[in-house]
Amino acid sequence: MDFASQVETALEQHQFFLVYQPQLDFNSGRLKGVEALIRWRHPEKGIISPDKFIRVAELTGLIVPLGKWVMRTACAQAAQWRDDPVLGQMEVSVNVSALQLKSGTLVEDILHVLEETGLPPHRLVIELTESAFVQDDGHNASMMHRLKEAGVKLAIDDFGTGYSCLSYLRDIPGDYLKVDRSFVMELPGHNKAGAVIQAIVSLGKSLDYRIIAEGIENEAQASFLKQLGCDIAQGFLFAKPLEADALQRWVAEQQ
Ligand code: G
Ligand code: G
Ligand code: MN
Ligand code: NA
Repeated sequence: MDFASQVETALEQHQFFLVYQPQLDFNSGRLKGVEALIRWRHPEKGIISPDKFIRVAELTGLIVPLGKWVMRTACAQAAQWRDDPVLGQMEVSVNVSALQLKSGTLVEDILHVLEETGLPPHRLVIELTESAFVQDDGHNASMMHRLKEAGVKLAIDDFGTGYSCLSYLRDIPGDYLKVDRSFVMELPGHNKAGAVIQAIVSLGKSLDYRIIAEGIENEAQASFLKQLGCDIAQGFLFAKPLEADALQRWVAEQQ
């Protein structure tokens, strides 16, 4: 069976699952939300990372049903945390591939999932990489405006990599900018990475974005990023992506 068919079978046989990585407010240290990340529990190969199968899913169009499964599962889980004093207030961030925007019904699909699961729209954050907006004819930006009107939030993921066009930032209703891990990795020793992050923070803040630093692995990086004005922290230093029950235990231990 070729790899694409294996991905399709895996979806039918419920071999995918989600893990959730905490995102903390830098100043208060309190949990702000979680990012949902997909994993594949392969019957023979064990746990497979999305780096290995998202691209194939995009090339074959399977990303549309797979993306719908992720959205439904993450929203259902977040809605189910309703009665938890901490997790019941959290935002859940869901990665959406630019190719899902092309499917045409993304906005309707998301609104439908919110209605079905009962998750309040302001608790959902859509994470899109900037490539979705560079060379956009306005269609993707308008989809984001429709979601914004419904109360859903938007994060620009992997910010600062690969694209130099910034004009889209003023045309889309974004809430968060995520500084790409490749910059964070260079800290604290690398002056130029620090300068890039400082520029991202300053640009982002002047456009009313909150800045998320991801991939934080040590205290030195954390204090540097906090000093640079980043608002939210995500990384192995604080917590790895966890399955829902492990996340609940982690939250309880923090109290
Ligand atoms: O969690 P991890 O580092 O293994 O993720 C690797 C890559 O896969 C990251 O770029 C991440 O954004 C992406 N990814 C993780 N989960 C999802 C998902 O549910 N949908 C999409 N489109 N990408 C995802
Ligand atoms: O592209 P995106 O930002 O969605 O990818 C998030 C990915 O980064 C996830 O796969 C997650 O597992 C990974 N990640 C989160 N925190 C850290 C970290 O501190 N170090 C490393 N190396 N990876 C991380
Ligand atoms: Mn992401
Ligand atoms: Na990222």
